[in-house]
Amino acid sequence: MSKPDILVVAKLWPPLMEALQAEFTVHDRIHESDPAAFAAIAPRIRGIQANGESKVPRALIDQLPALEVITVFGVGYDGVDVAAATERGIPVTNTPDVLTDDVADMGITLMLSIARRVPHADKYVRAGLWPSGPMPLARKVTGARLGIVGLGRIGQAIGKRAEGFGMSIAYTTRTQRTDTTYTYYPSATALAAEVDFLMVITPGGAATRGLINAEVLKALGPNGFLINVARGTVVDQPALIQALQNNVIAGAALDVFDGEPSVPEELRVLDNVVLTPHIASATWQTRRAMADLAFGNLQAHFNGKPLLTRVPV
Ligand code: NAP
Ligand code: 8YV
Repeated sequence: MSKPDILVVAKLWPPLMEALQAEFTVHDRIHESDPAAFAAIAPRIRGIQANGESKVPRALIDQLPALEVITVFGVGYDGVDVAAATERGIPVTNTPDVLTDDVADMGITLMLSIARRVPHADKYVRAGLWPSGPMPLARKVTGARLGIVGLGRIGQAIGKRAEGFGMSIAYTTRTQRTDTTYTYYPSATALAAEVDFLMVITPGGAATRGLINAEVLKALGPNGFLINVARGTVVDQPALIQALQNNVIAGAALDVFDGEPSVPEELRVLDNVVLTPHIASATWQTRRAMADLAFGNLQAHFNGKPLLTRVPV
């Protein structure tokens, strides 16, 4: 029997690509590189393999009459038009849980990095500045107040880690949780006004676009730090740049950016930021687990078995 044809819409981690190539006929980003060739094979495509940053819009889904499944290598699926897929009865899968620890670790790492100015200190030593005097003092983290925007799988894992630092923890979500003792605030602005560190870990997409806006940053205030490990779109990036330039907030540590991998020059030249290139889940161990889960979902579908991790509809 011939192998099912699948369209890969992202530059994938090579071990996942190799696994896919062994089991499927893989068309790697052909819709972008060779539209004429894509038009010829589009009627045969039965699966799409995406990642957390991929775009799978309605216009692409509409071009694929035989499409049966969309699999995301990542927990966030804000780039996939789930409504368009659902209208056609096409399930979407993602990779929850297996990356929770890494992303939570990275959220804490970024909080410590900006508070204690670890990248700045590293540069200070390398530049030979130590003999000329000590660095300016930093901000203590233990015992400080943490606000978490989005208390889902990763938000809760961040909270657990922050408890180890003796932090007082508060959060905001659209629906107040009944399974936590953390203090609830009904909005990001109300939360920001009460904390020293504001950690953003919601999904991306239209519903959260610009959730962290100028008003939230003003509430966070000149001693407050913003950490974003969610999606760049959740923060109003021009408002953040203005707030950082004018000391409206003390600093920001960002793993994700609106328009990434391009990062605005205005952000890159600032001293009160720590910037990382969307690496929160990027360890060998977690990428292996994500690849196994993404591949497992495709295999399950084409073997007529239940999907392992279908996104809610
Ligand atoms: P999850 O378990 O679904 O949690 C999402 C949380 O966000 C829930 O508590 C949800 O509560 C809350 N939320 C949703 N919309 C909100 C809004 N408008 N205002 C406030 N809270 C809101 O998801 P997860 O597994 O923790 O992952 C969260 C996100 O992290 C992913 O979707 C992805 O975008 C991001 N992520 C980034 C990386 C990276 O590499 N940087 C890696 C993995 C994940 P309510 O529904 O009650 O509002
Ligand atoms: C990955 C992510 O960077 O899971 C997510 O939502 O953003 C990250 O884990 C991504 O999916 C791999 O490209």
